[in-house]
Amino acid sequence: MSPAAESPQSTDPKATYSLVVVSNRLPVDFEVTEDGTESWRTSPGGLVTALQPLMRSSDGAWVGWPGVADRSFAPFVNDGISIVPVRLSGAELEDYYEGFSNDTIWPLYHDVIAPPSFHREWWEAYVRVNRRFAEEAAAAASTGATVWVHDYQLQLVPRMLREARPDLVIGFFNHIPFPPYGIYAQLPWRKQILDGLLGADLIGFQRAADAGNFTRAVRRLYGYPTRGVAIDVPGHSGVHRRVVAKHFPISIDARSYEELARRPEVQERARQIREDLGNPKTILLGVDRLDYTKGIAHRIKAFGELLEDGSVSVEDVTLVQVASPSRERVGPYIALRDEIELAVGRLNGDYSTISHTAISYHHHGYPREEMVALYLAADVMLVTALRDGMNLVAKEYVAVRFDRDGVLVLSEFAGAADELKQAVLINPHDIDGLKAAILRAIAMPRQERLRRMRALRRKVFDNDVAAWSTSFLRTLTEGAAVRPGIPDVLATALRDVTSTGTLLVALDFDGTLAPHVDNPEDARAVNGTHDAVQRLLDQDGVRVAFVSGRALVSLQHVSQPQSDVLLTGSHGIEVQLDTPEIELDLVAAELEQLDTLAQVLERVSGGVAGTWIERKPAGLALHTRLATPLAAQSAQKEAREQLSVLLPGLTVREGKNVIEFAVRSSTKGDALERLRLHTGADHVFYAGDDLTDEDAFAVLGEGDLGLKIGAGASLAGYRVRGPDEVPLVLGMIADFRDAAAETTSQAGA
Ligand code: GDG
Repeated sequence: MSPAAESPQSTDPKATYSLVVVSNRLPVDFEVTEDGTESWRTSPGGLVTALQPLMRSSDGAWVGWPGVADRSFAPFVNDGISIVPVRLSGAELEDYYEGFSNDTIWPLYHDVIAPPSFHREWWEAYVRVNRRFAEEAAAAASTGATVWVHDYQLQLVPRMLREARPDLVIGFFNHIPFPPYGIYAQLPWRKQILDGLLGADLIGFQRAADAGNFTRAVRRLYGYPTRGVAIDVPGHSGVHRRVVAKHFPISIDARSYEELARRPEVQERARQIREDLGNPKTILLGVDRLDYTKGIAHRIKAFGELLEDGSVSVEDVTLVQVASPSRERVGPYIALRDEIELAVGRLNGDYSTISHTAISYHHHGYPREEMVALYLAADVMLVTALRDGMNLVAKEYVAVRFDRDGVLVLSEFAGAADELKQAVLINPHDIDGLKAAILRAIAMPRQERLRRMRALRRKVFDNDVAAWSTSFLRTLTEGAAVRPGIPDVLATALRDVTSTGTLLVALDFDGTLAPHVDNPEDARAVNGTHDAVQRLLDQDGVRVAFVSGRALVSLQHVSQPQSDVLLTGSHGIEVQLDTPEIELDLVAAELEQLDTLAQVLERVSGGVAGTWIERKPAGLALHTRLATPLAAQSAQKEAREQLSVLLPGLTVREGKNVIEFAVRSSTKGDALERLRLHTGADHVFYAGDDLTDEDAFAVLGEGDLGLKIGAGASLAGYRVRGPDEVPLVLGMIADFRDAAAETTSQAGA
């Protein structure tokens, strides 16, 4: 059969798409039935459901493996989504997928519950296959497209893609945990994997702890500066590229689960299940892929002990365990199946009766309707994972329980525990604790069950999978990465706001006019900035100001401003507003305080060897680096005590071997207000890139315009990618004013 004949609807192989999702498996599986018929079957995971509307409306494609080795297929359209199948050979599947992905990364990232195997030939296959995925994605992506790469099988794809296609906006989401450094460090290819991931603009994790582990690993292995969720990755010629590593807890399509649960035939099936189990008072349920991370053995052990010590009886309580087949050719999974089935067999042999089975164990996959009926039938859901990225089963159980009944027992080692706090949280390693939790769940009064389930349902329905994908993609496209060029909405707003009246154009320097560099003294504005600023200075009714956190002399040195540019440094404490000299924007009382402060610190420092004083525009710093630890401590204590009495209002900042006292804590917001007053501007345009610029954005009002440069949350209404765009924006302002002036003069003529 030719690939074209297999494809329901072939697409142009050269077609490109503005949104490309890349995952190991496609949302469709290629299947051959026993009679040899070949077909495509949709495998409706939460991810597909979440992304389908977006993929359909935004011209999306999905790149992945179709589930069968050694077969090539042409791209085709399935259910409104373009499918781009990636070919994998049988040997690649063994080494890249079963080997490196599932027997190296999977156990390593799940806290080495099973020992990871390290094989160089697996790694080589991983690199090779990742490259193929990256090439397919690069070929499918249109200029400036967004590419969203998924999961641990494809961690090298972001870097490979970025190198091939610097125009792309690249996101990565890790569905499994990211381990603490002590464990991660075992990986022989630990630096290569981090570098692969850092090719992305946004790296999403399930839990805040995972994102923290990743950021720490980057600091330890590469030493890149990090602040909160931001990592500054040095690029060519010392210019930094900002990568964001943040948690986005995944969820499910909760409404579709509830909708299934409300179907009469599904409810009937739930009743039938209970009856078939011999109408026990309580049904306990476990649903997992048969995986050593899921804590199935711990659950069986706890249940067995409860039967053994007589806390529960098989007549009253049955455990239903669905263990769906998984990775059956990977060594530890073969051993696990034997271990679990031995335990189940023993327990059933010891405790089952002709009419009641202790554990109803099923090593199959079931249709989704059957899963929902099981959830409805279960009084207590047991999720006892030893480590789990999220655990969707926990959320599915909650979504299904529209009756608000049922108790969720949830491992604190599953990502879901961060959100589902009203579950009965357990440590699966603590068998006595687990037994107590099961008994508590069985005996929980109805009122308490309803109260907890109501709260759990609110969480799951408020944060469903659509909210998850929207929030990831919004952060990726509006925050973590911004496309090059000037967005149309910005051009329109610039015309509306800046073309008339008197205008103040206030610009941050580092990160706004100049790219961030390793050595602050090397920072220089990008080409074109000087000319664009000059054009603005030549306009009637326009003033230009540079606003910086730097000391003003340093700002002068790096920005080399034209003489009529207004300058503010040290977050507004130093100003040079149409004066030849730098002025300190301090009132007389503050200058007096500064004197007192200097006297106190000089006295303290004079008495302790190895300490000295540094003068700052609005304060002083007492350095203690060269003093003995004891002397340093006592000098700091003395300064603090004396000043708290003499000058109680001071701002105190403690650093490493330094304590700083300031008579005024000023912000760029204060600087901007001062500039507005000085210029009497009708409108203010402010551009800035970092957290300190948010204070300036915060004081913008109606008729002003804030422009955020680059990634990250911001109060600014508009955004461009980086300093390269800023001269273009300034040029546009000048053009709009020229055009407005022209219209006015024509009207007057
Ligand atoms: C990884 C992470 C993270 C299971 N058996 C059957 C069946 N299932 C469905 C469940 C659920 C899904 O499979 C399993 O999802 P989990 O989240 O529980 O676990 P993993 O497979 O390990 O998934 C995990 C997830 O990625 C998403 O990011 O939460 O932490 O390990 O939807 O219902 N479905 C059907 N028949 C079965 O027999 N129909």
